[in-house]
Amino acid sequence: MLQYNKEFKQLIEKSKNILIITHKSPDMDAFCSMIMTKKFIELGYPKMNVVMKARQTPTINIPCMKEIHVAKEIKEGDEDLIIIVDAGSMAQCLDYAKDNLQDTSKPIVVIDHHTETTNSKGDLVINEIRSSATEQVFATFKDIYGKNFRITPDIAQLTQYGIVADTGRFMYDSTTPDTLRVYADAKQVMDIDIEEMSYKFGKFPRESIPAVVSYLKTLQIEKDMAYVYINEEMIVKNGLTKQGVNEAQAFLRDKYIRFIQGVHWGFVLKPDFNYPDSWFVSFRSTKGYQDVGIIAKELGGGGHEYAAAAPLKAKTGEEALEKVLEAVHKIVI
Ligand SMILES: [Mn+2]
Repeated sequence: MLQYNKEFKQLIEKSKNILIITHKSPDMDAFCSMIMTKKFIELGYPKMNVVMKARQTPTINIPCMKEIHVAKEIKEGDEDLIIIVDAGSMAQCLDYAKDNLQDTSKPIVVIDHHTETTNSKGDLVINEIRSSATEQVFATFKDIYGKNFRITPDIAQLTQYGIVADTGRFMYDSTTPDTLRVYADAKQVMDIDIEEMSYKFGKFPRESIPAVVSYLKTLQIEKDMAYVYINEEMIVKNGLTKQGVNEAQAFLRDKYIRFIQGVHWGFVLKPDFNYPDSWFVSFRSTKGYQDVGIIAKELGGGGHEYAAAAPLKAKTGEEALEKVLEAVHKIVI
């Protein structure tokens, strides 16, 4: 057994109550890896009390999602062990204004797959830079349980949902032969309908349509870069909702901006509704074109070559846009 998995096993065995949390605005991989961790622990340790806490449940139906405790605040409780999945640290999971779990002295295990993980002091980190936290959870418990490792139909489905989501249906570079082996093991137990899943994920609410229209009125194309933004005046004038603006942002960011003929990369700028004078820019690029990670870093944000983001402070949308363009022109000569 690998050393970190052995230490993880020992921490589980020393516990009676375990808490599992994941990053804010959880995606499919976050939910799947969280539920799988609970299910795997319960298989090996039926008396263990395992609690999952998040601020929301998944938008599509996945096995055992009802077991997630939806909590407004994540406070320290009677847990003896805290497991963080699909995130590198507490900071990515908590809202320091409301939560108090960050002050805990309980042992913390981090199960992650991101490359730029901020190392928290003293935490046990399990991260083999796999395709997804889902794949990492699967691999870790396979190592821990050895001969006794088994996959239930629920775990099988969660494994597939998590991997399909985080690899973009196996399109991203993060898909390795081992990812496909894990997937095959799960598929053999119980199959999921990938086409149906993609269709359900591709849906967007109608209320995002007026926001899409507002965004598109600002569309600018500079060489092979395109961008759109939205300001508070447009939001008020057109009666746009926060959710509509956020959904429109995600749609334009992932399915529109870099698919315009002649365009290979770009960004979408929106207000950060949680704080005053705060904005959020998201970049997307295409393999072989602009590395947007370095632009986001210039702005004090982070991310990868093809997907990156940064928070900004500005009084108006125009001022925020100017800041972004300044960073873009500094990096891209
Ligand atoms: Mn993930």
